[in-house]
Amino acid sequence: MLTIALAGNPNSGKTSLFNALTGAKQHVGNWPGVTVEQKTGQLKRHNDVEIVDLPGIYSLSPYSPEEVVSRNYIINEHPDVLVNIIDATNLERNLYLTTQLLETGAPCVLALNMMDLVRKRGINIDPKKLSQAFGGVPVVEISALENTGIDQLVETVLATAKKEEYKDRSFKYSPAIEEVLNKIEDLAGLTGPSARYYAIKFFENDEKIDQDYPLAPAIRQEIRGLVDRLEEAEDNDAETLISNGRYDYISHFIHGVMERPHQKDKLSTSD
Ligand code: GDP
Ligand code: K
Ligand code: MG
Repeated sequence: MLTIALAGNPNSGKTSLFNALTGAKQHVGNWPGVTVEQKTGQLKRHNDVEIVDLPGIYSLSPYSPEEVVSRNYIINEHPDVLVNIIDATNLERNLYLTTQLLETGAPCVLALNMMDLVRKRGINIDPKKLSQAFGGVPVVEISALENTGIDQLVETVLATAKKEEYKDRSFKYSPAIEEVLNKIEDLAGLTGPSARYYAIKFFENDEKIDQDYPLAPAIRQEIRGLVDRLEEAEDNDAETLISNGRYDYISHFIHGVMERPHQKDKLSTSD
């Protein structure tokens, strides 16, 4: 039995893709303890593959029940593959969540959805360059509305599920932040694919992390000390340092990956 989870921003097309993948075989309930809808279904023509539609989220912070449900599911239930559905007409904004999903260490496939609209609007996206920006993560272009690219997505997802070795697709923050993250991993004894996720949560002093991963008070204090010193040196709070790091990383590669029509015009008139 394989489990494939769908994660993405609200209105990125998760439910449309879920329906395209599962057809009529669906089960709707609630996630335990919260009134957030849980939808599961069977992949068409693969009755040994379950699809889980996670709630729509913009980040993996602990500030909404949807975010908590999604992160608990990804971290604790270990889906075989996490499909990150991206509204490709809003690529840059959607990639903020992508950076976080990759940091969880879950095996990911990026599904660039709304490609029908992207083409109509004359937006150019280079999926190979996008893949390169995230350590070679598989990228598939789809339209959940027009039902295109779905077979290729399924093929890619099943191939990813079969891969045994773990590959880190997360990007690097500034050297100063990376140094602290590495020390946190050592101090907390974090290992395995989700080590980086926990290190970043400790760095951010995430309000739910103590429940998820209790540490000895002395170690917790030592980590606080490291982060406090960096916050002082950078004159910024830890959460902002991390979110700025993500935005900076995306904005540094996005122009090589995506071109909007007016940008093309500007380029051609300037030379
Ligand atoms: P969710 O909030 O992520 O579950 O997104 P939905 O599946 O409900 O889709 C949000 C809206 O986008 C709906 O109006 C869909 O019909 C539309 N939509 C979803 N996928 C596509 C697509 O590939 N192309 C276009 N043009 N519209 C889409
Ligand atoms: K919706
Ligand atoms: Mg939905």
